[in-house]
Amino acid sequence: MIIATQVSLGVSVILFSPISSALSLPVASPPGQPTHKGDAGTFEVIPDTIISAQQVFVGRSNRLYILDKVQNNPTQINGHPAWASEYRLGDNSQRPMEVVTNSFCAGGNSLGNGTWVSVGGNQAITTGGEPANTQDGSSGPYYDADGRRSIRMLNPCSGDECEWTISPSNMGQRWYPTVETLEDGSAIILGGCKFGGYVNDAAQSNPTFEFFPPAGHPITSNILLNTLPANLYPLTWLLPSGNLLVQAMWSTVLLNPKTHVEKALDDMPDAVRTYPASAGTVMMPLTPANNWTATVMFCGGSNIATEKWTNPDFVIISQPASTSCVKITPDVSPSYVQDDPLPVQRSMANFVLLPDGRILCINGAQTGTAGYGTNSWSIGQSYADTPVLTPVIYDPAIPAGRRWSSDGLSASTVPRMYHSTAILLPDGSVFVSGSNPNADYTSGPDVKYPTEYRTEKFYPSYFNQRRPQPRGLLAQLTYGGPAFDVLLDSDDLFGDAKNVVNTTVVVLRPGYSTHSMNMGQRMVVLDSTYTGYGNNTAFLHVSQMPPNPGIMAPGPAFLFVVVNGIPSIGIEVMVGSGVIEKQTILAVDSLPASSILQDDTTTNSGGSSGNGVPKPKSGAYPLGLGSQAEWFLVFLALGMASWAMYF
Ligand SMILES: *[C@@H]1O[C@H](CO)[C@@H](O)[C@H](O)[C@H]1NC(C)=O
Ligand SMILES: *[C@@H]1O[C@H](CO)[C@@H](O)[C@H](O)[C@H]1NC(C)=O
Ligand SMILES: *[C@@H]1O[C@H](CO)[C@@H](O)[C@H](O)[C@H]1NC(C)=O
Ligand SMILES: *[C@@H]1O[C@H](CO)[C@@H](O)[C@H](O)[C@H]1NC(C)=O
Ligand SMILES: [Cu+2]
Repeated sequence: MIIATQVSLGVSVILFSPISSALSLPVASPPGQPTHKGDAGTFEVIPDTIISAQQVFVGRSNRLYILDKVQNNPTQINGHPAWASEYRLGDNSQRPMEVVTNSFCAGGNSLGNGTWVSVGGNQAITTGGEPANTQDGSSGPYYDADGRRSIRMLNPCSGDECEWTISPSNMGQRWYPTVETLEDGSAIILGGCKFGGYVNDAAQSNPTFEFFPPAGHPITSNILLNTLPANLYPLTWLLPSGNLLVQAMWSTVLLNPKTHVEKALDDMPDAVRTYPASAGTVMMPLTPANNWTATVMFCGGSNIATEKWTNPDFVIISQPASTSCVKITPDVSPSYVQDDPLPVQRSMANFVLLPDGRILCINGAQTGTAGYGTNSWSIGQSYADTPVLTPVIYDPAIPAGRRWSSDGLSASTVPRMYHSTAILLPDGSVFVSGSNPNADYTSGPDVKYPTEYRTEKFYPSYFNQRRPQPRGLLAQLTYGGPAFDVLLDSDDLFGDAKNVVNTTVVVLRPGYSTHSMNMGQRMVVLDSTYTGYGNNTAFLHVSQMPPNPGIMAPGPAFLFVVVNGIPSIGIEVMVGSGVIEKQTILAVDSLPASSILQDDTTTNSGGSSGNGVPKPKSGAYPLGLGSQAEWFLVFLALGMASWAMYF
């Protein structure tokens, strides 16, 4: 509870008592500590996956879901090889799951009601990836059904009871579609092709977008019409303006998902970023300091001329990947700006947002691209070679020129190229798995780039630190609405209340990782101020989500409190109403001014985190009194002119 009063002396006095669940939003149990140790900057090999991790997402905080393509995985389910599984994060145990349709190169994301979708894929296939005799799942040995029109759904659970279902609504045939969640928690599904191949072509392209839940016929998109051949998996982000940034081949547009109007932005410099050039891509953290303005970064990929993609004499595997990094802030400017190049050229880099605001670049190759085939120059069937084994981290807080660093990071032992994945886990480690540039399950001592089951966890620098265990975090957040208090004790603040100055509350959605993209991945820093006490405890006063679902679409995410760069374990949070609907926007509650009580007699007012939202006048605790009882005496003695209570 916060009691604020304007006393007749003209000084704003703010009193705090330990927070109760006065908010109507559900309060989460405080996070604990990681259940194991992991050396900073290293990879640990953990148990193999039972299928190859082509697509991965975190459901509830203790469960990962993995999807593969239909192939001859030794793990069986219902009399055929499995191509879906559940990975229990507590003990790394796994079970195969039945997903029925071929999820080969599907797209996916979470919806505003917490359901995850995996959409599209390939037709039903048999050995070697060849088309099956029937498309209805009746043909052995794989017994898979056509996945191209499929919308697979999973409602995550914390036990072992959840299963994939297939939506009765079919969509257009889409292999390599992108899925992005919109302001109401529904999804837009864009692009893809009907039959597959290294790149797209006019005869099989599906240059349209549509919505799920369904909302009418597919709509033709100019950018998808005009960007053949490398426009599969169009790179797409919902922006705070409500428009979508869509990038494919050399083109970039703002797409209004309501009017369907596309507005051209500048062409992409330096390299193709879309699949199969496959740059690392990420929306930078949206923070109070940048007023939650979206900037998207693209790094690496491959500078392949448009006509070369389909030239049979072009030796793809010899093509050096790009080091170029560019950024665009599409709601503000149509132009790309250069950022520090990658230290090592990469195709198929996977960008993972860490809760401390840094960006991990992991996986990928120095030469060639995504895709596979049986060309004379393929390695096995891989179109890429020279895997990049050492991650590199981008720190947006560092001035240009030295933002990328591999200091303190050691190399992986497992090449991760085409069909590899990387995703942030709630404990702040990164799950790294997959890689399979092969038409069917392939392994053996002579195979340089096999179907990979080997799996690793990468441990960022903070992993072994004692983690903050904040109290008062919410399990659901609204867009705008009442601020809430989070209590940090002396251990959480590393023994010094001043560390509350460098504390943030972060909402992070790890997304749906596949093909070097994490669809839906996004990080929002909530506005906050603080009151630190002489006994080295502190309250953080935390705003709800900014009042705009374009900043982060509704749906599941994880909430981290980061003290001096050390994140708590992420707790599950539902952003928005938990229903696919137009989200309610509430007034933004103003936050009290920040202050640190040095001891029982002096105060020190600090600034707020500065998002331009008006703050109450500074001067909390002007008399330096600590206890609530004393405050109430002062409060009564002075007599109040006006008061307000916030629950
Ligand atoms: C979420 O919405 C989808 C689309 O309408 C629906 O199929 C699914 O059952 C919903 N999930 C929940 C948990 O209500
Ligand atoms: C906050 O903590 C990070 C991580 O330790 C550190 O790099 C940064 O300099 C700190 N910022 C301030 C303002 O102290
Ligand atoms: C931040 O963005 C909002 C919404 O676009 C805008 O109304 C506001 O003026 C901006 N604030 C600042 C300080 O730029
Ligand atoms: C620290 O000081 C605050 C303000 O006086 C008080 O409310 C809180 O109970 C104290 N915490 C501990 C652990 O002593
Ligand atoms: Cu693929």
